Amino acid sequence: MLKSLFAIIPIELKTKKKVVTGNVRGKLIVLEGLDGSGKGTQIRLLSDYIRSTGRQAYLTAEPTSSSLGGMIRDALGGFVGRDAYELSALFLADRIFHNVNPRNGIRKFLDEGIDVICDRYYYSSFAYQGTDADLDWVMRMNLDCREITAPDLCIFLDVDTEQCDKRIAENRFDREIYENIEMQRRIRARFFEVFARLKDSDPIRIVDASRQPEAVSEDVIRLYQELVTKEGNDQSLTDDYKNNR
Ligand code: ATM
Repeated sequence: MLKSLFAIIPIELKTKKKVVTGNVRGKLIVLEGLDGSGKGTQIRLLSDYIRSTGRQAYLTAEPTSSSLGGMIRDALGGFVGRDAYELSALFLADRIFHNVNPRNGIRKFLDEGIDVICDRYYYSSFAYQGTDADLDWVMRMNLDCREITAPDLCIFLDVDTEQCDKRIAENRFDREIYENIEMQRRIRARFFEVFARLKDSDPIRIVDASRQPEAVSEDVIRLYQELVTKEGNDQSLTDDYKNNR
């Protein structure tokens, strides 16, 4: 009887927020880091690698280019003043849209077996908004939201704040509200505080991104390979780096 029931009900194994169906699900890989940490370059190199293996990769970013993302960009640019709680809620709404929208949402691509590489995700909300708004509240509303998919891998590209500031100064004509060195120091510290809190639940890996892009990319690709070959339980890279920091 039990056997025949399984034959007619599609098997859907629910872990925390991931839904695993009969098809091979794509991987959600998030890259985080301060501005000027080289996320753009690493995302490009990782997607080139993924495609070279015959898998498909969809590149996306937060804030998104939706109308909600536009409201967020206005606030980040300092054109509209927003309280940190308001900004947290806008990022949350944008992230839900980013996950569920049926045209180009994260969930759609993962269900189709496509890997999604996302430039920033909820860890940025924890570090940036969690610096001024209540961190527990920001974390809870993101982590408890069923519509927001938990990443399979989060790679934090770590560069010291002076180096980031130098890269921003070289590449920008104006700065967003968070782009000053004192704020960047606080945000980097927040990232590490959040990663320590989530160390038993979230697949976070820290990569030393102060090196040449090719050397950083080797580590990023290795972490991806570990993930897809399911040998990714080894924390050595993160631990080695932390011990030497
Ligand atoms: P980039 O597109 O340069 O990554 O900038 C996005 C900005 O959005 C970045 N600001 N700075 N400096 C970080 C910020 N951000 C948040 O504050 N919270 C979030 O949840 C996300 C996804 C981004």
